[in-house]
Amino acid sequence: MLLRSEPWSLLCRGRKKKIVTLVIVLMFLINALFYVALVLHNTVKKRLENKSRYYDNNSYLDKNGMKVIVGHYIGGNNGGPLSDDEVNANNYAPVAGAGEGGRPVQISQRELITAKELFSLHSYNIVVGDKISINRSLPDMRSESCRSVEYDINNLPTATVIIVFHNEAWSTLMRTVMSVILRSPEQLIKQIILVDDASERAYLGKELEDAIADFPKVHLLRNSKRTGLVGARLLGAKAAIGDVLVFLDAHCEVTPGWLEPLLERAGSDDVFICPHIDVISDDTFTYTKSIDAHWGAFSWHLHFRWLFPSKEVMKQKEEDPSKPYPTPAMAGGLYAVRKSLFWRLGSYDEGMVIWGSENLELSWRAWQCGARVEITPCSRVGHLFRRRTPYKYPGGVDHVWNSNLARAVVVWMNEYADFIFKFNPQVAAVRDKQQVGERIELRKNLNCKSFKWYLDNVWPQHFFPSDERWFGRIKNDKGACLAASSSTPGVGGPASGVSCAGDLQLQGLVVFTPEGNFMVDDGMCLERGNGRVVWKSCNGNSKQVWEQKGPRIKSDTGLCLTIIANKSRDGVEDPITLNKCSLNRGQIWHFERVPWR
Ligand code: LR7
Ligand code: MN
Repeated sequence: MLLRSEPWSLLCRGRKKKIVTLVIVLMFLINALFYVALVLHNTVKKRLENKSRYYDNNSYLDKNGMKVIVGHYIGGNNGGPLSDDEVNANNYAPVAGAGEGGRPVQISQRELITAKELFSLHSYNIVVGDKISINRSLPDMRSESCRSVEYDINNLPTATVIIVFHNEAWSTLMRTVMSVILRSPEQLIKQIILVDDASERAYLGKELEDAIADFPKVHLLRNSKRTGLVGARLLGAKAAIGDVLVFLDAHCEVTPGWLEPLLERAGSDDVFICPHIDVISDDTFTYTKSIDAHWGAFSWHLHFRWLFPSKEVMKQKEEDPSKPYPTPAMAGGLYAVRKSLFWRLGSYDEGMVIWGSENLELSWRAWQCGARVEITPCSRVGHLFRRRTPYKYPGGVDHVWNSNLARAVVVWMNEYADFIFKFNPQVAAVRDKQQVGERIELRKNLNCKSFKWYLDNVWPQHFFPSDERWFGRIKNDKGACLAASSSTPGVGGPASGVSCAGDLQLQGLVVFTPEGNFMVDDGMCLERGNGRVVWKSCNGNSKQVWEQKGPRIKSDTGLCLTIIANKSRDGVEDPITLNKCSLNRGQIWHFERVPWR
């Protein structure tokens, strides 16, 4: 009562002016608050949109900064309806300051339209790329501990940098070259060899030759016909006079101090050494650091993945963040290797055409034949990640991908080849067409170890089945199965009952290890969560340990894995939880073994 009458009594006392001011101030404050809330909402929304964009099949960082997918491309439209003039034009026109320091470049609404039209040419925003100087600055991306490492430049081996390209944008390619020139000690660079893999763009002709004419160490070789990146890299490697071959994709930017750690490690002659790969945005060309804790591996379908490294590697990284660490596989495009080791170990499989799988072949060959693959965190190189591949695949992208993969599988995977062929009939279909006699001979001559040895010793955290691991379908008595929910492949999330899969549908099958882990593709393990059971990156934690007790599955807390059938009687799409063990049919699980080879 008193409260309500207060303003009026104030008014009555003739303080009208004060009240009006108060109201105006209040209204202003409310407006301001509203505005801030709106801006916040928009930024968060934008962020979320941006994030979800990167969860697609060719993404780099997931929400844990991990499980990163590169590689399985769907093919571009090669310029689509663009005119010949547009396709062949070099529109490089640097704007002072644009993109300096690796910062994002914004463009106007009008330019955005052009950018969208031209996007399919390269699968990146070329309007932005053309605004950034080919000499743009980048900050020192190294950690403190890396900056304090000293190298004896006079005793490091020398480098031949090899950059292969097919229809790359002029500015992006030149920025790769210039970043090497600007940020490498002169005496360490013997040559920079550009290999043109039969590009068709006019600006990659004389215009490119003119651009490099002033740099005596930069050479341009041309592939007479399109072979793909393996053939092009081999052409470059044959012309190399440096001690170490350093391969880069044609849309990279190296940062200060990148070369020395690569050369120092490559000097030892038993290692393929990769830089830490950062991300250049395909939209704004922003240079972003990528997460420190990663190594390279691959999925059940042999798609390359960045995954969380082993505990031992994490421990080593903590103790000495500047030390190179092993990786089961390399991404493929960026690495250094002593020339002698490159040739001794069989360079590349020349039967691999255009794009794909040569990185796995190389990684397996290295490890199985007595060398190593490592990442040095002190060398930081940005790579422009594309979500689509912009070029043509003679014979079709599937054929190229499957053939290359089949070659690597036949030669290196032993009994695991049966696993791959069984679950990838498209790869199996081209298996017998591959002439791989020479590569098998090479494997024999080099006395290489088995794929099982590789998995057991280089990547014991792998999630493939094995003779020691149970593999198959786990079916609840109510009808649904325990498998990764299709909405969250590789990202994790709450576990639900799924429709049971056939014997040939990998996504419905599960590995059960002697250690008690239920594993699915991409290194996801079943984990006891808060209330709900979830799929999460395997980490060796006791929350991920399960015991098969008769027809029941018990967690480390003694509770039973249960399907709560709400939505459907069989429990499909219904939550999987932990409950007190009982006679509930939702706690009865049938293990149906499926042969994997
Ligand atoms: O027919 C071709 N001829 C070529 O010369 C096709 C491609 N190329 C060139 C191309 O211009 C580029 O410079 O080869 C290079 C690699 O091709 P991208 O950039 O299309 O490949 P990518 O970056 O999408 O894919 C990765 O996997 C490939 C598998 O074949 C290669 O190993 C790439 O080098 C590799 N890239 C990286 O490892 C960079 C970091 C990616 C990550 C993570
Ligand atoms: Mn690339």
